Amino acid sequence: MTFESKKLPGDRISSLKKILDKKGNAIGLEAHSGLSGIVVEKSAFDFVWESSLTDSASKGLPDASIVSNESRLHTIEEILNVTTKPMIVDGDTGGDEDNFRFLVKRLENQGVSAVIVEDKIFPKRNSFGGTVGAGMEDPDIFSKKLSVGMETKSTSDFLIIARLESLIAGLGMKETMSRAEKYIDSGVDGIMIHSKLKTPDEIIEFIPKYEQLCSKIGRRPYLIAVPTTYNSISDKELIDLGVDIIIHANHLSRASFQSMLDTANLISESGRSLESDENIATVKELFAAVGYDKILERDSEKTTNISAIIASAGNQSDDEKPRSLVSISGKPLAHHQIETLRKVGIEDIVIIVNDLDKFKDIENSGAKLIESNFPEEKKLLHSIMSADKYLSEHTLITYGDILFNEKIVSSLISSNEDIVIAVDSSYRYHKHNVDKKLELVSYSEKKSPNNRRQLRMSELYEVSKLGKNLDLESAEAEFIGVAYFSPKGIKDLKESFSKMNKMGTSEGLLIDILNFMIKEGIKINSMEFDGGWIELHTKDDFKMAEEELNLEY
Ligand code: SPV
Ligand code: MG
Repeated sequence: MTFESKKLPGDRISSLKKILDKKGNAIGLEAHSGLSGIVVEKSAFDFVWESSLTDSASKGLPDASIVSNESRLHTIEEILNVTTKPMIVDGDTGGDEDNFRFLVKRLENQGVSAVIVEDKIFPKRNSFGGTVGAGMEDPDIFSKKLSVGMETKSTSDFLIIARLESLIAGLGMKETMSRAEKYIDSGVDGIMIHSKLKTPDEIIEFIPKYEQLCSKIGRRPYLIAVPTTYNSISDKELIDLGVDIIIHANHLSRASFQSMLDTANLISESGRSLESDENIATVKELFAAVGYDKILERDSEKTTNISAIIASAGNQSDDEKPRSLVSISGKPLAHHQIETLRKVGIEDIVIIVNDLDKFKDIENSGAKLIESNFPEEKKLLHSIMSADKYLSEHTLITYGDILFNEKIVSSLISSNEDIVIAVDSSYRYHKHNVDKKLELVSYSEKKSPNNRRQLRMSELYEVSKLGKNLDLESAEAEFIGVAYFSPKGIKDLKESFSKMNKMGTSEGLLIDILNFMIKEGIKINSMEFDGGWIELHTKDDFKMAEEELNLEY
């Protein structure tokens, strides 16, 4: 299970009792962290034991009332957050009556099913090192605390269990039975008998006496055992003897501590970590255990797959080399375009060329090459549309003879419109340099003169017309040669193309089909950019691009 596990606190509290009612017993394993809780959750054990020894040890601290209740509650929360099984909490001494009231309430609110408190005085010592008679609580004071806990709890589904430490403290069986009677009389739901002998002898001796005592009192609380030292006896044997709840109290901590030591030694001795691989979980297994793979799965469902078409079939440079292959700062133009597209996460890139052989080197970049040969006047549009099967999802179409930055691409693909073309309105200010016919754009609504001075990156304007023969003064901007189409935009593009063909039109530019689409009532938006791109036609253009790139790096 992971953080995605669903279990409301109320349902979890009652789940221990339900297991006991159904199966007659419950067997649990220790956890001291979210990750170890996940291990218990995956195992066949019925519940999680949240141990004071291992919670302290996991923090590098001794089990001697040093780790505070607040810290323990934090670990408990961490485990509950990633598990669904019931949890029994080791409540140590429970503190004084008020501390115990507080603890019972907090644990119930968290959805813990039971707390075990031991008849020792604060600050306690761990049962396997240091519990002596002097550390034992007066049984009457302890019984009073137990009844306070029983009065405090809000539901009978939450169990309060009294833990007998008298055998460990060397007070003998008689004192143990006397204490057991007082604790049962205080109304507790369970009695835990603890022993630190290597053999189960004390437990085997205690159980029939306990049954006898319960018959005398007329009420038999659950009986709990923790077979850590006397672990030659099996769970089944303990259950057959009369134990209801068995706790394997510290084994995951001991296992992980040993494994950490071994791995640390192995890596330092080997001078590398390869040798340790076979003894440790893979990162992938760890990812899966904590639910990270679910996050990745959802991420990939959310990611929009965008492909790019680079139209390079018609571009010849001055020296008859396709412009896409002309080098800028040591790399062909096509490589620069591919790099920019990859920077914004576009991996599926198709380049339409008129001679596959010339482009062989570009193939190493991972882009797909498609050869297309149409007469000059149809080349651009028809070659783009010949990549039909790549025009399905979100698609970016770009001319092959421009260099553009990733800001232009990322702004276009993150717009929520179906068709957006990138335009530059600064052409007016350098139009005296222009020696070729620009692809100009007019808007449906004229921008106010003030607006010209406040260009914003993501401002969209509806396009009314595109053309090489638009009046330079009345046009608003220049088409850069990069356009984004959503799946709906692509559908409109394809339908418009087939309509155009049926009509037998001879037009073959991208701006021609955009104009056709506008006439068909399809909305084309323009997004204005102020620079960030260069068109590469002449040797001078390439030289200028090289200079600009050098400035950038
Ligand atoms: C614990 O696990 O913290 C316990 C059980 O209290 S024992 O260590 O056996 O005392
Ligand atoms: Mg403990």
